[in-house]
Amino acid sequence: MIASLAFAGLSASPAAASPEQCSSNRFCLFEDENFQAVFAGFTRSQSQLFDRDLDDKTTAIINNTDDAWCVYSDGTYTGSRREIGPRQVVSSLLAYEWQFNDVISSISRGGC
Ligand SMILES: [Ca+2]
Repeated sequence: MIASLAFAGLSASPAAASPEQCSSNRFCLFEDENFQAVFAGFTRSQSQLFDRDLDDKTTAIINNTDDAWCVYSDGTYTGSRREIGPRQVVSSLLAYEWQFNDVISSISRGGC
């Protein structure tokens, strides 16, 4: 019963998250590991993420597009960067190969 209540607000974004929420042709950011907590899906580059309540919060990513995306530690596509490949899924940016947890402030569609 608790779960059904939790799904009542899915139309809002950001909303309680699950991987299935990342629909086709979206680049999706999640606040917590394994695609939990605050969620937002994008089709275009974002020079700032604070207006989506996701500045310096992203811990998991699903790239459900055919393009590479670049994620940046600062706004307006500056700072450190990582490239997320087409269709790549990252369950935790805490992982050694990423070391990019809770720093993403802007994202651009296209490689780094
Ligand atoms: Ca986080």
